[in-house]
Amino acid sequence: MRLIDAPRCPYCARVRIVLAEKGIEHERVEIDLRNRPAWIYELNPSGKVPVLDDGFVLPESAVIMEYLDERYPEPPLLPADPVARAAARLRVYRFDELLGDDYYAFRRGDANELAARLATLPVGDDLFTDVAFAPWVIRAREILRIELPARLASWLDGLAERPAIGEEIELVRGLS
Ligand SMILES: N[C@@H](CCC(=O)N[C@@H](CS)C(=O)NCC(=O)O)C(=O)O
Repeated sequence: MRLIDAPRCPYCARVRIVLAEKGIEHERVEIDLRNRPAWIYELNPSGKVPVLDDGFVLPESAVIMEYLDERYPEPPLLPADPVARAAARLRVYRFDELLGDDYYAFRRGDANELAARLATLPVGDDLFTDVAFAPWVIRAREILRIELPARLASWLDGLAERPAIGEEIELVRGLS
């Protein structure tokens, strides 16, 4: 299995965390986001990372997360109950409106409601949602230097006890 990866990319971080959580052996092929190799467009016409190559090519971080969760069920990311699974998928489907749009608006210096989004972030119910949102919360704290609301800070501290999340925090600290 190969992951086409970029250390700065929070979407790639979702996949890095899942691969580490599940102890899946893989090779990482790092690309430079500012100078993308031509071959990335052959794998994924949008040129975006992450891309997983597991004998077939799979882009889109949330889809990759679900694929890995089905292929390597332990430890599970999605909850067992169908209603809870649907709720988790819905939160990740709505990532842009729940966090992404305001995170990137803040980063660009545009008007944003990032503080409000962080204050009400729907995390803490299941690992699928937590892994999908954590990369941006980590970067908000470590790169954007935002003081997290107390609830979110203690959620991240608890999550950071998982080695896969701790590794991502260290990786981001190395970038900033
Ligand atoms: N919806 C994609 C988004 C991936 C994405 O935007 N990746 C960024 C790097 S963090 C990228 O490759 N951007 C390149 C571009 O927008 O041209 C996913 O979830 O995998």
